[in-house]
Amino acid sequence: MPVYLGLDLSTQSLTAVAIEVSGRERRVAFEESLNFDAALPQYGTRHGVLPQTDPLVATSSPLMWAEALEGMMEMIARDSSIALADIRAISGSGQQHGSVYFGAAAAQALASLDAARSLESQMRGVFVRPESPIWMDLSTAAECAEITAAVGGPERLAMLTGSRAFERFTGPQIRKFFKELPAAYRSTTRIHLVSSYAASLLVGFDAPMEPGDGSGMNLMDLARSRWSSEALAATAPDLEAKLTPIAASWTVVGPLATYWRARHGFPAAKVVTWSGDNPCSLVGTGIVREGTIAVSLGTSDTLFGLVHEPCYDPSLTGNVFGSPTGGYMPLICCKNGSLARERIRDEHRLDWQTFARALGERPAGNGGAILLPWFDAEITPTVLEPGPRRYGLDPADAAANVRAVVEAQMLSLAIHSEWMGVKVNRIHATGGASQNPAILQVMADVFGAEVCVVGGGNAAALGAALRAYHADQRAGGRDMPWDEVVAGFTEPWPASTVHPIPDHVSVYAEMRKVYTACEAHALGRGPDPAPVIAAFGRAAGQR
Ligand code: ADP
Ligand code: XUL
Repeated sequence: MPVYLGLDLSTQSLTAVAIEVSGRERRVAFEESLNFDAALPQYGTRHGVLPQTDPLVATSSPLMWAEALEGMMEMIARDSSIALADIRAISGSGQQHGSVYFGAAAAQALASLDAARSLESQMRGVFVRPESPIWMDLSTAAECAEITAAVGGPERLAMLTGSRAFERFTGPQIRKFFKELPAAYRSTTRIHLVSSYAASLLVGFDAPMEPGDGSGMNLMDLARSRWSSEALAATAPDLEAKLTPIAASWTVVGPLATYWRARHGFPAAKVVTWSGDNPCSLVGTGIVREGTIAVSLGTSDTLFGLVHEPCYDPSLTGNVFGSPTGGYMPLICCKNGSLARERIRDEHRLDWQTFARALGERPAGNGGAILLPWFDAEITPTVLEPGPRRYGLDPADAAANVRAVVEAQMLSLAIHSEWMGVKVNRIHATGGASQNPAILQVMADVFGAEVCVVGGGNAAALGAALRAYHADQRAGGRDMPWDEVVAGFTEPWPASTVHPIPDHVSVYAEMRKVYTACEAHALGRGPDPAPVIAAFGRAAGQR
């Protein structure tokens, strides 16, 4: 049976999902993850990130990603659950915004990969920057301001590219590199996204970028899916020559390079443009029509949907990316996602089971106690001075802090996504923490919507596999409708569905005011929220 492979090169791990598809017969045949910290300890990452002294800087190793890719391909080649020869097409998903900087030696190294040697040994030394800035890097506030001014203001940039300037976006990161190390910038022959870099390793030449991921750079004209000369000029000189072209999401870049065939026994499968992890998750959670949203609880917590027309968030909090299905995806991203939950879990010496139990020990609304979990600098809302803020919350109370971290995360997602204007009836959940039904219950109660796990929690890798399938069909002359592409893989699992509890839904409708008041106060934009918290507490006593 034809096999399609999806690879997700995300913050903490590389995940592979292989699907078998023949007409209506469809199944996931292989699903494995390789955790960077555990499998490749020689790089010294923690949660996939290299140690830094500046809390706003976040980098990872492009060489480690290459070694992980080869490790995963080896794992797939050795596994007996799929016949390698049946692999028709491969695509992938990369953590968004991260960038890789090639020097002059890279093109030759890629073109002449020697099957007798490891990929890592041949890629070593081709990077102008041995460390890649990643999406968690928030050190480019100055560059964001400069780009914004050059383009004519935040609204203008958002209208053009789908987002105002965001610190983690690739354009501001490139500008910072150009300003700090101009000679190194000049000697850079190619700048890739994580996604196009990984695709290049598979084909043995520079792969194009894809509009879903390209729109996370503040460089792409969102409506036209092409580089914006205005945004390029505002960012750094001669930039277009250093970028690869933008190609449609279903483009077959080329066959898998001889290296993978000779060294690991893969067939000459089609390699399809890679996209970002969120655009791939859109497909892998089955959001192929307007009206449903998905929430990914991975390293970051993201919420996204699908629309047909290009747009931007007038409140300038969120982003609009291209969708690999052809439309556009509004998205908000919170940086303090899984790692903030882990922080509270570890501070109170819990595991995920006891964390879930502690969550149930406190009532919905937590008596008005609020934890703004900004352990790291935050993206939504912008917080560049890290540090959690507590209102009416004893830091030593385990159950209250567990409840508070999850409630604040869900309230923040709900409030900051209001600009999307979607009436939410059902949420498709994915990502590592979607395995935890207690967390999903708070999500259901805050949004007043049912929540179901889709894509087995690995929606990004599954979405990449489904994109590979779609592109293979298209290359064969059949433009398969997306409903048909995802059928059999992304239906909500009835057993995983969590229903909202009506009493809790009304508590959270009130609690939005408390969260909003605390956030405004913490950001220096509002008065002391004590009266709002007290009113909420009094109302809770009467409920
Ligand atoms: P990414 O793709 O961004 O690397 P994942 O989607 O793989 O991240 O999610 C990893 C996170 O999932 C871990 O950091 C961990 O905190 C979280 N996680 C795993 N299992 C659970 C669980 N049972 N409850 C809550 N969170 C969990
Ligand atoms: C989205 C974002 C993160 C990364 C890592 O804009 O920054 O979700 O894609 O997952």
